[in-house]
Amino acid sequence: MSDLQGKHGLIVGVANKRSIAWSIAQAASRAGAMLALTYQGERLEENVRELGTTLSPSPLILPCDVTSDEQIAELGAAVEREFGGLDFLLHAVAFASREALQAPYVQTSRAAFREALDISAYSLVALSREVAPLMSARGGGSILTLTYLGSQRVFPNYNVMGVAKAALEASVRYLASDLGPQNIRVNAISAGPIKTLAASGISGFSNILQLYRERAPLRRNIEAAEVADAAIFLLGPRGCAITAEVLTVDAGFQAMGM
Ligand code: NAD
Ligand code: IMJ
Repeated sequence: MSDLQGKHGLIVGVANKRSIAWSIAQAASRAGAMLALTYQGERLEENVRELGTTLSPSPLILPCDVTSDEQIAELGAAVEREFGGLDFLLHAVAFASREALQAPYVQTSRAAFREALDISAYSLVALSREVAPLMSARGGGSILTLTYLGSQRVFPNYNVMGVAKAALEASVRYLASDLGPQNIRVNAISAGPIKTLAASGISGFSNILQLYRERAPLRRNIEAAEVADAAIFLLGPRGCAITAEVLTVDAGFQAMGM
């Protein structure tokens, strides 16, 4: 597949080899893209650098904590300097405090609400604003984020993350409206549950995986590589008329009433 031949992409949200963003980075690289990968903090830098060495051509590795306007600005400047423009952005970032994912939703503190919405939803707005001029310089681009069905339905413990994903999905539509005239598309993939770092320590996650396997029309769970296949479609030229969309990649689970 060479759908992304000659394209430059920015991937935000690789933590380790199980990250959905890492599967998408590998697929994008195979499809011919030159990438910049970011890491959240020094703790994750070595991980991301080591993963980066397995891609060809070698990606740029840059810091980006999405709570910092300064780091987002420096990221944009570095991408402009090194790539001279940008064709696509993958946003694969979410965070809520453990307490917020454990206690009943009604207990959510102002601080926990603010943090979850800031990191998981506002960051897409800030990053989109930063990269839009770089994409315009290329005649357009594609922005993709990752969401979960907990934005539309209640899942045990998803809590404030569900509210953050609802804001994220609404942001996809408003950003698509703002940036469409510059030929910049903005979409989301709503993925079924996958055992990543963001799923670790979630009590009952194995039960959730099992429930999906039993109820989904395809009677199985999905893999990060399958999310990556859909991502390459939306990030590349074959998705050129699709924007403001949430594409579900969940083996059909969301269609079922019972
Ligand atoms: P992951 O833990 O590998 O990825 C989450 C990423 O968010 C990490 O790379 C982490 O460094 C980053 N992050 C958190 N706070 C940040 C900050 N302040 N600045 C910069 N980065 C920060 O887990 P994942 O499952 O690959 O999650 C990626 C995305 O996929 C998330 O948006 C998640 O909500 C979404 N998603 C996951 C599943 C699932 O079941 N795993 C299902 C649907 C959607
Ligand atoms: C996460 C929590 C509760 C239920 C959940 C999840 N279900 C799924 C997830 C049913 C599929 C994974 N997911 C879709 C996420 O978006 C996870 C986000 C997340 C995970 C953690 C765990 C560690 C932590 N904070 C987190 N913040 C966000 O401290």
